[in-house]
Amino acid sequence: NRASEEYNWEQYYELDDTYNWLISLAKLYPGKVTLIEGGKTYQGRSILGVKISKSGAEKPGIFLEAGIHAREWIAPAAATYIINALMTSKLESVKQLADNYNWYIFPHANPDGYVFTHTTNRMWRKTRSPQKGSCFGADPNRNWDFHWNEVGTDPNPCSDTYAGPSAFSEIETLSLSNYIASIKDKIQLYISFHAYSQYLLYPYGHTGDLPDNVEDYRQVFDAAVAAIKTRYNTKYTGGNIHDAIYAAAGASVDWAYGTQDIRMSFCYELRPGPISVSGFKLPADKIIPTSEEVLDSIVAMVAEVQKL
Ligand code: ING
Ligand code: ZN
Repeated sequence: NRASEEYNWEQYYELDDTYNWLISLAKLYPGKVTLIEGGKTYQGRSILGVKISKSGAEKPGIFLEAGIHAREWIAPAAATYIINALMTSKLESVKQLADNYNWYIFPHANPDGYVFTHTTNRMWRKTRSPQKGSCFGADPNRNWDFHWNEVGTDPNPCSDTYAGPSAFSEIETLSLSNYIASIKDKIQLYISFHAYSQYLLYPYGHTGDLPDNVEDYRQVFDAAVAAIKTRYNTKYTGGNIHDAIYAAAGASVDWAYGTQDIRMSFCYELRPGPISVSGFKLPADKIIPTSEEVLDSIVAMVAEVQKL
């Protein structure tokens, strides 16, 4: 394992490297960075995250979950970049984010899958639980208990979009959802990082019906998409999941909005853009620009949410 002082955003890391870095942060910033456990995985790993609370006081919370899909390596990398920025940035706008909110960040929502992408199959998406038909894994972004399995799923357990035998059949989504439910009253904004295609998405995935606060969503979406373009002219599109990309039920962002009353719930599909041949293999030299611009976007998003 690399020493935590060497941890950087010029390469992709294995799970243990990032976990060791999170542990080192908690030691470096006692009382400000606290390790949180979003439960266990099928193979017994911890779903390790951090709570960042600069003052230790009660503040509105922002929840960020990344890596629910194993092969989308840019998502955990951008999440750790944000953790680092919240602790070390000299920029006033980022310092404000760190000072005015408590952050709950899980860079790896699917640790078993992520390890599998390093050891065996770079293109693995799902969890690693054994399923019928000698196949493995359920899609952890189709497994949440909100309109579960209604649309946008494949009944074949070998498929990448298999929703699992039941809602929350996967210990990863079950335990992470329990953790979220335990803090939901504090959470003002839920963010999920995926890749790729440069979309910003909001509920719902299971229906083309729009959320009752869609005007708020549009206002925040416009600010966030404008901000992500400022630094490197990176263009994002999107909208409500169902109409912007495809029908998909049982996603985390829909569950957060639909069952937990977290009124603002967004999913970023990070770089590269939609017309890309090996989209999940974003070169490591793109980690920093991708992360910089998404942090720009989150700064604008949070500012816009405050105006609502
Ligand atoms: N895309 C997401 C997926 O789970 C998505 C799109 C986001 C669906 C949010 C539902 C909710 O299919 C990728 N690339 O994983
Ligand atoms: Zn994904």
